[in-house]
Amino acid sequence: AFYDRIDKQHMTPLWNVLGDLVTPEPRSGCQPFAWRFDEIRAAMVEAGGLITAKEAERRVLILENPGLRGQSKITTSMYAGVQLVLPGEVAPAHRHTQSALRFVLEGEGAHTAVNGEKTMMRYGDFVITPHMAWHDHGNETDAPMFWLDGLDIPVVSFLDASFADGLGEDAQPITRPTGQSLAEFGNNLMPDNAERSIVSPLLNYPYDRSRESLEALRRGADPDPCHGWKLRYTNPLDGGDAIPTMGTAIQLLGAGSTTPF
Ligand code: GTQ
Repeated sequence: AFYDRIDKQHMTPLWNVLGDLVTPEPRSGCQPFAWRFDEIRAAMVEAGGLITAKEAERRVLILENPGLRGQSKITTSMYAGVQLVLPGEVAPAHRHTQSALRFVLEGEGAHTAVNGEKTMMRYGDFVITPHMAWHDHGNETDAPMFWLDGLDIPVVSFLDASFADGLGEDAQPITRPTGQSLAEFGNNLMPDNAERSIVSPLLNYPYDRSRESLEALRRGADPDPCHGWKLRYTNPLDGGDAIPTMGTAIQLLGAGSTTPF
């Protein structure tokens, strides 16, 4: 009777839920799962025949964790999807409080524009779209382009902090030459007047450079028994992660190697 009475006053006893709130160890609904690119690719090609990138705004198939279906999450704190931009298509300019990372899975030469600068995307490139940065995508090549999108959507939702708007244009005005941010920040140098920021000023961490570093490490250093050769994508302004809400790294595992559980 007491529980019923206080329930009407929007109160509930802690002692019935304490064990579920304050658990001795993490209790996650998240399950291990692997999505195969050939299956994702086939479904995406089908989606390509059903809806244009412009109609969809973003033509993406969300990778939903089997333990978290219906929540648009790949893990409890991360969103992931695979985006397809076909030759001649554009994904119109918008911005939002969520940060995005892109990891190119197939294709070469489509672009992402971020804050007035275009970057050409190639297989293995790691491209970032910081929070509230205008961004649009386009494919002027003659082949489809696929990339993995990772966003901090669950973190932003948790904080009730989603804001977004559209530019009303397919593409934002380009004000800086392609490659400018890499020239400014990609060689252990930075402009004299660069201000510190928790977000990396680099738009693209090109795969050829990351691969070159990993190969040099492989030749010169023993692998970590668990991680192999692993390098973090960093923000040159503060040495922290490229995106503050999502740690990212690239990892080389030697052929035939296994890691301990
Ligand atoms: O490219 O802006 O997969 O806003 C999900 C939401 C991609 C994007 C996604 C997005 C984007």
